[in-house]
Amino acid sequence: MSEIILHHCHQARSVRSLWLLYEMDVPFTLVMHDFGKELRSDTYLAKHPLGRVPSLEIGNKVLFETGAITEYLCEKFDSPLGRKAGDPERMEWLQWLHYAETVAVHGATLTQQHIVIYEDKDRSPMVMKLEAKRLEKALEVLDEHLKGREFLLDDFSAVDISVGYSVFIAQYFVQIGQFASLSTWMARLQNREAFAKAMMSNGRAAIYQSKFYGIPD
Ligand SMILES: N[C@@H](CCC(=O)N[C@@H](CS)C(=O)NCC(=O)O)C(=O)O
Repeated sequence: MSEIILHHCHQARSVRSLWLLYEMDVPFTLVMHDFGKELRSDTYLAKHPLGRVPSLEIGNKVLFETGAITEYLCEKFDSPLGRKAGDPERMEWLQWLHYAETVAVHGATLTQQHIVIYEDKDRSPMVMKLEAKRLEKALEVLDEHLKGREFLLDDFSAVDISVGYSVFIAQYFVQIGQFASLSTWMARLQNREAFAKAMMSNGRAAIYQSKFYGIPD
């Protein structure tokens, strides 16, 4: 086992940490879990008190929250994907790092409505509609920012990974083709080898079984 152990579920937010680790090309051990009950085992709850992914074991400590993991890994490995305090792009780097969660929470609510809740009678078309609209607005902001740019900052950085994962999931609920700059940026990210590696299922079930989840009539 390496000094770093990443706990991950296929297609979950832990993709961010996995993708980052692959981009940084540092040694680590990947532990994959099924999305569901396995995360509520006593063994796993000792790593993450809510039974969520990711969690990152480093020596005898465990770190959770993707934003914290991104900052920690960039600092630990002095990675050019991070922006240190004092860097002219530090403020924007932090802003997009956290904006990634603003986008992701809409995706998470929509995932709950469309996938986690099994029965139609328990779903709320109103919540689905509202959340899809709010997600679309959040994507519009990214599209505006990306006009004439290749990446969120001047070069590819860890925040493209953080936000990129959120936008990848958003595509299950909002047609991103309506946003030209965002779509080009997303395609650019999806072409990266590290992205493809981080999206491998390794035989685990996909959370998203359909290509698109629209709002029911
Ligand atoms: N803000 C946290 C969110 C972590 C999170 O909610 N992860 C989801 C996967 S996308 C999870 O593990 N859900 C399992 C569950 O709620 O049972 C982060 O960025 O790490």
